[in-house]
Amino acid sequence: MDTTITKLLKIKYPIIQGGMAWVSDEHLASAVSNAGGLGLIAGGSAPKEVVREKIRAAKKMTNKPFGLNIMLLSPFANDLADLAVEEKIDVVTTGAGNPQRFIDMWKQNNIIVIPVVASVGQAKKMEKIGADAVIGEGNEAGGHIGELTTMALIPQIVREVFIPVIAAGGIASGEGVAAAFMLGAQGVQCGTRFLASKECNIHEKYKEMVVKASDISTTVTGRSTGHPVRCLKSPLVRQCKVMENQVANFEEFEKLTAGSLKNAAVDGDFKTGSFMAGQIAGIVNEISTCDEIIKDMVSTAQKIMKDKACQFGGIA
Ligand code: TUI
Repeated sequence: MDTTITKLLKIKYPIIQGGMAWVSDEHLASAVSNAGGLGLIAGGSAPKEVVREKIRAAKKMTNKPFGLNIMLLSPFANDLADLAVEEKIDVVTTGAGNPQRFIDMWKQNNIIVIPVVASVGQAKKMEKIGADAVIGEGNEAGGHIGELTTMALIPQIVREVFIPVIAAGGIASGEGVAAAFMLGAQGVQCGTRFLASKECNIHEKYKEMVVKASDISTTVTGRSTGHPVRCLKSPLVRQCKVMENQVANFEEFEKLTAGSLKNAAVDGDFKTGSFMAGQIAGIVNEISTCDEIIKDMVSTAQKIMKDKACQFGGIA
């Protein structure tokens, strides 16, 4: 399954694990990298030295490339940008903002830079300022999302940029991988599927919620405040919806949801947690190892693409 992404990242399979705050630690990242994908450590809102420890631990657990995801709304984003250079990170992905101010420094230090984008305009801007590839994330994804679906976003980005495009949002199976390739993507990023992996260290309650989820188990809060976030339905989500109907502002929302990612991932507290997950959670029905997840996605995608080529290409 060689693509421009496997060659760029020096990995076996074009499958990248999402950088999920409070979730994507050294255990998950090294398991995904050891399985032939690209693992990512998520900086989230953690301070520099906490993230440095995770990076150093991951280096002991894999000799394969792995990346650092920097969430640009973090108060420590500048520190983490420097950390990527200090720790000689192979790949940086960014989310929730424009990483322009860091790109020259990363490129001078031979770091591969792959921003997450939610529109064609953002993708073109990232290409212009020197990104090596972009991750186009549709609003099926969990967490902080944009306006467009993966189905609409990916082919439009692919037509407008020359750099490789990785599809994210709604992909948790070989069928999804094959579909993303048909849309012109050269790789995929998956978050929700890896929540239900053996090596993912989130609370068992969170994993159970993902495994039991159906197609309609997620919903989006914060659209009215301009900060839409997709999560599994829960008491906190219901409170957010009520607040939204009373025309709450962003600050009130922040107060209500402060600490809620930790409450979900670490404590598994159903009442106060933000259990971020994508719409595809409905097909994630079992907890598997990262190796099993990646091998299944790759072999299913290859089979589907071969079968469809036979069906539509007139090959008996
Ligand atoms: O970043 C994500 N997903 C996230 S970050 C996160 S932590 C958080 N917690 C509470 C509130 C907000 C965030 C949870 N999930 N995905 C990548 C992504 N990036 N999706 C959309 C974007 C994006 C948005 C705006 C990328 C660029 C952008 O640019 C703005 C600009 O200035 O051009």
